[in-house]
Amino acid sequence: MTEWIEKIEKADSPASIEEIRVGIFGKKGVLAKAFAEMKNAANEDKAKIAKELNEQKAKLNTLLNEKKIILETAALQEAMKAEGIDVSLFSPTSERGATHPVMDTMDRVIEYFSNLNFSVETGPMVEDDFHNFEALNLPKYHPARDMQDTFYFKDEKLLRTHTSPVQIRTMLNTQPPIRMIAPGSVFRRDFDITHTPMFHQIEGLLVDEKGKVSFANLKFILEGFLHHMFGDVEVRFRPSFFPFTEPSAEVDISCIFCEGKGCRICSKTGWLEVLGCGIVDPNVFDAVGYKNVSGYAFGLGIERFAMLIHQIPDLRSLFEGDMRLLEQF
Ligand code: 2U9
Repeated sequence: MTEWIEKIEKADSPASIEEIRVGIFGKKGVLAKAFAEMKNAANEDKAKIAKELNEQKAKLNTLLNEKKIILETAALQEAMKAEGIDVSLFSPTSERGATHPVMDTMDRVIEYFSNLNFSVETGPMVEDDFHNFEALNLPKYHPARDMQDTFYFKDEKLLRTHTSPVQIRTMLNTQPPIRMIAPGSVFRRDFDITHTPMFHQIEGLLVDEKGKVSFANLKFILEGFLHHMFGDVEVRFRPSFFPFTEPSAEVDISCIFCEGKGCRICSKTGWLEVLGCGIVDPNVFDAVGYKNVSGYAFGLGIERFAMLIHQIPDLRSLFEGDMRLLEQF
């Protein structure tokens, strides 16, 4: 017994513990032999011998288990020391994240309008006919609905085709004056070099008492905005049409690639179209129950801005998650 206790104490690895366990408890181990020899003992001594042997068996088993845990813990700690990762070490292969060019552009747009006290509003991407079309002076069968190729769900719900429903919801929930922008993803059934089925817009809306809001105010704020985004460019307003604004205009900047001389990117015109705007159509105010107000609105596609600012030729590449492209920003 003492011989085996010493062996256990001296064991220096989990493997040697297992060897000792076989030596004690194995089929040919010392305990098996001791129990076998009991048959030679006198009958009156057998119970006493069996009791002693069982006590020794239990003690040795406890010692073995304790020693095994000690040795296994030591072995684990040794391995951890050898393989351990020093998280404070500099790694030459580590890569830094960066803001996606679309979000970076979005942040710059928001920055300008936030500084002018426009609030940033959001709303659901799954919309209904009223908020996406009807309230925006686009009644059923209006030919202008053809301008928006829409993703419809079975239950009359749809994916918003512009962020304008956010302005409708804001007007329904609050009273004028309103000074807001609505950034977010929008969805249209389009896919080519300049269109993706999901893209990002920022639209703006300002509403105040009738007579307080003019096209001149709108021009002023948008010229400031385009200088914030593109630096020292010329800005021009061309008459246009949108169902939700009247009068309406499209806004161009002098081409940032050829400085207005005419190149492939501006189709030799010297101008790049960047946004649309106008004075809010009275039918829109009727739809939300606003009386005696006037307002202006504008809208722009973020991807188009990002493509111009970062000179990205194919819009689709912005959504492929290719690190070789994204690493450049
Ligand atoms: C309300 C009233 C008026 C939002 C407007 C535009 C003009 C516009 C396009 C730019 C490029 C969409 O992303 S794009 O394809 N938008 O030209 N958007 S006025 O007018 C509104 C919106 C909401 C209640």
